[in-house]
Amino acid sequence: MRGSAAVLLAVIGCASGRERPARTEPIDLAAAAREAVHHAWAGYRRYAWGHDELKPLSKSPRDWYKESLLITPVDALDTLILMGLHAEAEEARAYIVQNLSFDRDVEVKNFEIVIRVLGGLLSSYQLTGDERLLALADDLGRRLLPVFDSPTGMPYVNVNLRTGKASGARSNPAEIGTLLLELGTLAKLTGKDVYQAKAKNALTQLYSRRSPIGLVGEEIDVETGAWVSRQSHIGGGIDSYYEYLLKCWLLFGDEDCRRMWSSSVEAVNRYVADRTPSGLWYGAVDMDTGRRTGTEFGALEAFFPAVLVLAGDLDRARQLQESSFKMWTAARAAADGFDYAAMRPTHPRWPLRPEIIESAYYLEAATQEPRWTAMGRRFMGDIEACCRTEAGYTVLDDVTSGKQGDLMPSYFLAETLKYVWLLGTPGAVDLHTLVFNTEAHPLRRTW
Ligand code: DMJ
Repeated sequence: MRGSAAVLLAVIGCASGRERPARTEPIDLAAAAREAVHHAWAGYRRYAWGHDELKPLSKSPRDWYKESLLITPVDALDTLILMGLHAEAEEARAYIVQNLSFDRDVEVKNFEIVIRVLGGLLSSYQLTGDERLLALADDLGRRLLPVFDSPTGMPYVNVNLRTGKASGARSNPAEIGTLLLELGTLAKLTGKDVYQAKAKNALTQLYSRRSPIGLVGEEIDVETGAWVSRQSHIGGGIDSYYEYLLKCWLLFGDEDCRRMWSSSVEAVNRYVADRTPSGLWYGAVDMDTGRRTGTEFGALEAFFPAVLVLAGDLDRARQLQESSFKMWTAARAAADGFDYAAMRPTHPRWPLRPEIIESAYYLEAATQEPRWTAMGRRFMGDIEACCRTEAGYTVLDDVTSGKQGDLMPSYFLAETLKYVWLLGTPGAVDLHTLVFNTEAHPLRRTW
């Protein structure tokens, strides 16, 4: 299937110069995603093996810090396993258990390492039963714990993996509130309750600082507990805080999370949602008054229909996904910033993000309506036309012109292509028994 899947792609021309003839056959999403993962992995393997990420245009590696933490292999491993790419999965797992060490004198971003590396190790452990993956996760968790040693218990942004020195007091709801699925799962699997307790405390500390109308801002000082920015929205810096309020209830049955989610989503739907002639959107408002301060949506905000589906609000989820699709079709992909009042991109990058595809997947799983798969075909066709390179797939610096940048982020393998594959493989996973973390790592409720 590998070679032939690409042939099925219904591709439109892309101004990056890689024009292809338009085709009419429907894309087989599962086969296309699997072939794309195979191609992306081959590029990583050839030009960036052992490093964090691939730069596909320059065919060179990129490391986040002065030493590699194998971010792409760890992030990609459960995708390789789920798609049945056995040789690649085995190669990645063997390399990780032999070479990954967290005894490094590097200051890492806690949030990114938790969602990508800790989440990836935990899901791969659950899928393989390889105890060495759990031991790595436990070692990483222990090294990250000093982030919570702030006066409020909300985590600092960074921590040195060897010394435990934490830094960065100015943080945001996403980085503070998107830790509980991973640390809670680590607690359940190791019996070390401290992981869950610290992450839960951080989440509730943040929630307790919501405004009188129930909203959070986009920046907060974890030492003083004071808001630095009082702008509220569902985009970058806040997004996955809401996702985890809901999902920590779904994964752990935590009633506090259910209550925090319910009151938060009510406030978001009341103040942040914006009904306009072009459809339902979520913009920006002042967290204290609800006064509208912006009409910007974007690729990150497009995660919200997925969460609304999980919460049972199919009506809003459908409407918002249709708006996201308008954003996508206004250019070649979902810009990181899109002014829905003017219907034009404001931040024209699209770094191969998964969110709009993730939402299509949840909508398809919940409704079986064909329109979500049709959307998926459009997304995958555009990715192939605009982002595929000889050595993998690369980000778009400008969705309007199709100009390519030079990076294949690890989440493209962990999330973007996984959600394309899930969309094309109905019933591949049972959403009643597992919860995807914000990096699309499936965490199974085994407790
Ligand atoms: C991923 O690392 C996660 O999905 C995160 O929640 C948001 N940013 C990227 C993808 O856009």
